Amino acid sequence: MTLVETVVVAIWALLPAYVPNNAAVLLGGGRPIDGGRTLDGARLLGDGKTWRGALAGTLAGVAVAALLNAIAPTIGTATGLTLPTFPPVAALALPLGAILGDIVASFLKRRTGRSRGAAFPGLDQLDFLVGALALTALAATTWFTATFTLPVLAAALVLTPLLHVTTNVIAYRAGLKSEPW
Ligand code: CTP
Ligand code: MG
Ligand code: K
Repeated sequence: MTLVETVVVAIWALLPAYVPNNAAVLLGGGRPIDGGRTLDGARLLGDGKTWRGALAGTLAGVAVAALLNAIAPTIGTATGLTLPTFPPVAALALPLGAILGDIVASFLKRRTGRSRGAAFPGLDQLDFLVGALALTALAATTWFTATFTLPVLAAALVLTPLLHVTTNVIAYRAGLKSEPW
């Protein structure tokens, strides 16, 4: 696989995991998942993690996987690239894992004295990626090992923080997000 192909496959395979958190920013709000509960004086998760955001984010990721499955043959033929398609379990595990990773990160932020919206460099950029990869590795192991070869995994780990920082700065400048991280 050439470097370009590796990068394209990594981004393609991760698109269903990139979309959920952005969709949650656009569509989230309402009842917090933790129901306002606290642990040692700090919120369990905080008001930034809502049921609507988690559900809308997951569904948006599944929709993206379905769309990519539909256009993969056409794009593949046009570019000469072999693009991965998503079996149903992977189409759900990637977005759900991304949303869960983001929720685990908020749990860790609240336990370390960070209030809602506070930055946690490193965790903010990789929480959803680790969540998505971990759940997909567990739930769709065969597809995961065939798709995320070592070079594709390496490309994912390098590219994801860059893409994350870029989209969040854009969302912040567009007034969609209160912080640029
Ligand atoms: N959001 C949501 N539900 C989720 C995730 C995100 O409703 N499961 C929405 C919330 O409006 C949230 C915004 O998207 O404020 C931005 O998401 P994020 O940066 O992850 O949350 P923060 O508000 O920064 O909170 P935290 O410090 O817990 O990350
Ligand atoms: Mg935030
Ligand atoms: K986050």
